[in-house]
Amino acid sequence: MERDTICAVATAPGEGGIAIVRGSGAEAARILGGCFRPEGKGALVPRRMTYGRAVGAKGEELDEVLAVWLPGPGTYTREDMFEIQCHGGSVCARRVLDRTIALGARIAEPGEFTKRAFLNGRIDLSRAEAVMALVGANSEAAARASLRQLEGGVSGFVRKVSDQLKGCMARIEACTDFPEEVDEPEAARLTLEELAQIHAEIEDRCDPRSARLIREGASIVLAGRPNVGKSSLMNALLRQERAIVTEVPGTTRDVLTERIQLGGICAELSDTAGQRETGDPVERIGVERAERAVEGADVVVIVLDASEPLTAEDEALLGAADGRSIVCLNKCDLPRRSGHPGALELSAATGMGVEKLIEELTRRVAVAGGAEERMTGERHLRLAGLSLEAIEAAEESIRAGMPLDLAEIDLRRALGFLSEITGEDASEEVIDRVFQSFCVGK
Ligand SMILES: Nc1nc2c(ncn2[C@@H]2O[C@H](COP(=O)(O)OP(=O)(O)OP(=O)(O)O)[C@@H](O)[C@H]2O)c(=O)[nH]1
Ligand SMILES: [Mg+2]
Repeated sequence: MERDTICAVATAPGEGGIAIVRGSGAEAARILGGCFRPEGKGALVPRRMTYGRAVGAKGEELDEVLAVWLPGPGTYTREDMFEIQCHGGSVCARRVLDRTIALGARIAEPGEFTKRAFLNGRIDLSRAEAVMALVGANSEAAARASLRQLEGGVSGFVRKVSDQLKGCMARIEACTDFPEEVDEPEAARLTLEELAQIHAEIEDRCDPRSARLIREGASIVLAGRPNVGKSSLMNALLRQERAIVTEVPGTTRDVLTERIQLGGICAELSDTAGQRETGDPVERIGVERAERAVEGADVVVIVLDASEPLTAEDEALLGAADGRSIVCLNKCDLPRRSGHPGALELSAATGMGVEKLIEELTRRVAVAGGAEERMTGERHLRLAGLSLEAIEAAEESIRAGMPLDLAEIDLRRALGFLSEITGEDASEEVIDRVFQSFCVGK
């Protein structure tokens, strides 16, 4: 299918060293010829950077640039493409872009370059989505997972599981086609065994907690009664004086959040208002916010003050502790007046024990089995979940002794959901929705 030629600024807006204008489509050669003049006798050699000028309609200079001519099909979109490297900032790239439009190109829609790569069969839908996930990755783990997906990790997994499902379906078909030759109870037993294995593989890949940690990061909340040193600990963990610290209880009023990287996972660390009964309306709102932050946290660091006896407020927090909690005994540089079994002993003031806390936090937010092997895309997880439900239905119907061909209907459904992940039978609507979330120029 002949598609019009698209163009866009592919670099982020704002000041920078260079800005790149790229184009793709059947008219790419003519458009590049019309807006680029190589220096001297230089001619455009495919895939080689050429120095020259971007020029306007009357040959006037628009910018000093480097241009590359990329004839298809060995390109990102599989079409003829070009890229022009202009000076950074908003003006030069805009002028060159306007010129390509004057020559007949059209501004690309978000993700349209990648959409063409998909429509032209270079990559499947899950790999196209990986491009966007990689651009938006906020941590080392997220980038690793996206890169693995881009290399075909998700597609490979879908293919493998689909083949296994097809194997099960073939056995069921043999049963119904040749009932005299196949032992049905034996076939049912084998199918159940295989389905259990497929089931476990999909569940392992699609662990939603890991996916969320990789995609969005973890949330860690520092909680405790006033004046125990939460803000001091926040600053010690960030290695900067971010939160206000005073000897006045009730200093922190709002939730204060900063990002840190823990073992390649992005974590949001929040300091909160000290939790106590208070008549001050502002402080009360702060305490309510602290409680809400604790509710939504992946990890709660309960901070106690070693230099004071434990109070009813400390006991209340310890009473509410659960599997997400880490108990820390702060101010261990001062004479001891309290303790707590299993607590991490530290001092935000001297830094003693802070490294140990970082290690523990890193352990708590780590993704089991490695980030690369996890499915992280929301769309993929939803479809994998639906296929899992269909497989479960098949398992149940076999276990209930129903005819095997009923299970086959469920397995066919499971297969359909899986193939939507790679976009094999994705509708135009699904495809459009996927690419809408992309940025222009990608
Ligand atoms: N000696 C000593 N003092 C500390 C330590 N950590 C905090 N402090 C002191 O304890 C007081 C309270 O510290 P903050 O960090 O403001 O305590 P907070 O828990 O954030 O208090 P609120 O915001 O009121 O809830 C300050 O005077 C800090 O200097 C520590 O490890 N050792
Ligand atoms: Mg504070």
